[in-house]
Amino acid sequence: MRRHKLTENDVTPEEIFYHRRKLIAGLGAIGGMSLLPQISQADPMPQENLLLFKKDSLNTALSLTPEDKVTGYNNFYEFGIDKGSPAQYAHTLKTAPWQVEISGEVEKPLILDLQDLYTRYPLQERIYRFRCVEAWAMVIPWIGFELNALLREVRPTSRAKYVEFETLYDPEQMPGQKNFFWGGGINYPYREGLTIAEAMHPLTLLSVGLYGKKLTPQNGAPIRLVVPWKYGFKSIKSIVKIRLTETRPLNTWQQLAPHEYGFYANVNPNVPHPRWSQASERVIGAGGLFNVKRQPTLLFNGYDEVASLYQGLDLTVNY
Ligand SMILES: Nc1nc2c(c(=O)[nH]1)N[C@H]1C(S)=C(S)[C@@H](COP(=O)(O)O)O[C@H]1N2
Ligand SMILES: [Mo]
Repeated sequence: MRRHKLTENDVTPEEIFYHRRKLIAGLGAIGGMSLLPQISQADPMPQENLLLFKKDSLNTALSLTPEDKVTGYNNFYEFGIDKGSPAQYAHTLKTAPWQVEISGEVEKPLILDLQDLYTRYPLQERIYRFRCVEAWAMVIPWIGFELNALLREVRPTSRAKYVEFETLYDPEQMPGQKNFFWGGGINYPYREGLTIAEAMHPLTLLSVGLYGKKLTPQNGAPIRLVVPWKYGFKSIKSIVKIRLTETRPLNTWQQLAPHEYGFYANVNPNVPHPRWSQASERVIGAGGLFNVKRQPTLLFNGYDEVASLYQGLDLTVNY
């Protein structure tokens, strides 16, 4: 199944037109509300929340998790450890201005500002299965661009073997960074890492939106990683630093509990978490209060095209 080979030909002019029309309609609605303050010249679309993107025409068979579940049932420990806490507390996160610094083993270090995230690389929709290590699953229509587009621009040196990511560190804005218990005992800032081969894989996405709109703060605004064949904790939110390194970065959850969470964290039904099975997963937004819907977990979350990245690697040891 072609999950990621999206070319210009897969998108009809009608689709592009449709999204442009939606965008203009959105602008019109904002402009039409006369009680709102005048939109200033310097910042022509401050309320603009819609994105221009190429629709994902390949994965339409997957049934999407309802939007209110995607934006209401979250893990973002900087805002508390309950699933409802990020939606409740993250709305105050200041996501503008924003900068992402790309440095380390690269020939051309780069700083992206907020507008770059939406315009520098063409945006496309990717409907991906998403699997948390806690054995729940969603299907999310992300919008973003392939991480490899950014990496190619900064030109990794021959010493670059890994890519390290870091979330914003701002305890004044993120209560979990100020209080050990609120933040789940994590040593902040939250960090993640990939091998260069994983980072260059066309499935690996930097996401700036979902469901046609910019990311909500609880989903990791303004930019977060999405690695659909790995457990959700690899998909780090609200990124401010991307560093290419020679040595393997120590990711947050491995640092916290190395016997439970490793570096690879590939979705794998045959490697149980020490405290629970990974053989099946709970489908969020399906079933009812008393009839939880479960389905079998798929190796690499169903994205078998990544299997070649792990040839010769014992996935039981490298969990
Ligand atoms: N900075 C940061 N990134 C994070 C987390 C976090 O606590 N802090 N939680 C991770 C986990 S465990 C999961 S499952 C996903 C959840 O993403 P979602 O809330 O958008 O579904 O974000 C990941 N990224
Ligand atoms: Mo997770």
